[in-house]
Amino acid sequence: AGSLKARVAELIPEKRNELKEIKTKYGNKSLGEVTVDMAIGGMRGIKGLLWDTSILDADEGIRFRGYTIPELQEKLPATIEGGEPTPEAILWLLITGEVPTAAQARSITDDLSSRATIPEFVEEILDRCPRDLHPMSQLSLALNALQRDSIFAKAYADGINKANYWDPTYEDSMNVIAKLPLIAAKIYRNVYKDGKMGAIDPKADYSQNFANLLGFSDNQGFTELLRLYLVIHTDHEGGNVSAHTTHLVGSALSDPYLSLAAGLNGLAGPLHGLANQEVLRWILAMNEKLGVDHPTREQILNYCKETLASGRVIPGFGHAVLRKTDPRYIAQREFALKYMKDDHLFSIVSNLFHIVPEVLKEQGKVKNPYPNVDAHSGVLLRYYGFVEQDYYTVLFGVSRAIGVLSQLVWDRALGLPIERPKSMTMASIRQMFEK
Ligand code: AMX
Repeated sequence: AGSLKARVAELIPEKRNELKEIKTKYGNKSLGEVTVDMAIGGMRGIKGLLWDTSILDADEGIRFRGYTIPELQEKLPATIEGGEPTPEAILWLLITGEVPTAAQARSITDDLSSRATIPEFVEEILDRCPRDLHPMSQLSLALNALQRDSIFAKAYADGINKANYWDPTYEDSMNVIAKLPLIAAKIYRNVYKDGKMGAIDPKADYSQNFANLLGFSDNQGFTELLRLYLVIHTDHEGGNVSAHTTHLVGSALSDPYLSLAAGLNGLAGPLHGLANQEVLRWILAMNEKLGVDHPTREQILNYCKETLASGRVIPGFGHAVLRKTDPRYIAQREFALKYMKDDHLFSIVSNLFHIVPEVLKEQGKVKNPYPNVDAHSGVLLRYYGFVEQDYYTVLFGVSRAIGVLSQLVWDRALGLPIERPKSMTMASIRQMFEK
């Protein structure tokens, strides 16, 4: 009673009615025109998905269930006085649309730690992975293996009624979110350390547990950063590759393990989540090339121009929807100003914040020259000694799970159908317009 699941059960009839009403009232209204350019250009700008947990405004950035990041920092319960909100709190918010009390957020912490175990065979699979198998591939592998225990898959095989799909989807989703720190930390410990890992501490919050498992138990700054990181990366409306993929695969009634694994395979692409690792690598390569720790404005400018001239993108800049600086970037910048303002890599990130947009504007084709979330995260992690760049996208994946699985619960609760847009051939496009 008073649990998140009970609250979801209460909200379902309301939400089902709301959807029905929207369909009745507006079902045949147009959301906009679809041009040939849109079909060819990655469906950019097509309003063709229902996604309730967050929405992105081109200028203002993301709102999670109506709240901006600064609003979340003010309203959501934190673990330490005046500290960052917790992923548990945003999970409650994303699923219910309601700001949780501290007790409700705590109930999520307890629920997640009670679910946090992984079967031995999954650990063994990870132990057998070669160290040079990318951490994201290992994460995906482990999720697919954990799928053996999917409650949804079993319920479906046993003939569950459609009306109840949401229940095992919820159970699987909470289990996945609970188990992710264990899997993620196991990967980290195997690839970069001695493979040994601590245990879940039921008194600690989700981020503290994750930090402990990674081997950062005494590093309070890192844990606080992890809370911020895990909150801001959760969700970025429905059309980005990881969210859309999770939703698409889930629409075939593939269970949450399979759906999320698919989404995370998309997150592992360099134009999406992998930019997380690329930014720091690119900055360090600049320093190495120049043989300095404090490159001048001129040197940074030239390095950016060289990157562009060699036909590569400047990682961490640009966005398909955003047209201003990403508020997730700003939140991280503020964190840096508070805790590491004299760090030399932070000062490079600050310089890039001013220099890169000039270079990209001058080049003239980029629609958004400003930094996105990935332009900042690497230097923050590195500051606390978390230096293994190739691993960074795994942290992104742990966070992204919280957003996309919250929506997946609603996909099943609302009975959203299998996704199946229409495709065109070049010939069929010609035929339409060349009669
Ligand atoms: N550096 C150089 N060129 C860039 C650029 C950048 N940071 N961002 C966009 N461009 C180029 C595009 O490659 C494209 O070139 P083309 O016409 O020769 O193909 C042109 O500018 C127009 O692209 P756009 O409409 O502005 O961007 P998009 O919607 O097609 O792509 C994105 C968006 C994020 C993939 C792109 O900005 C990019 O590649 N950025 C760098 C990688 C990155 O930071 N990704 C992370 C995004 C956030 C996330 O998902 N985690």
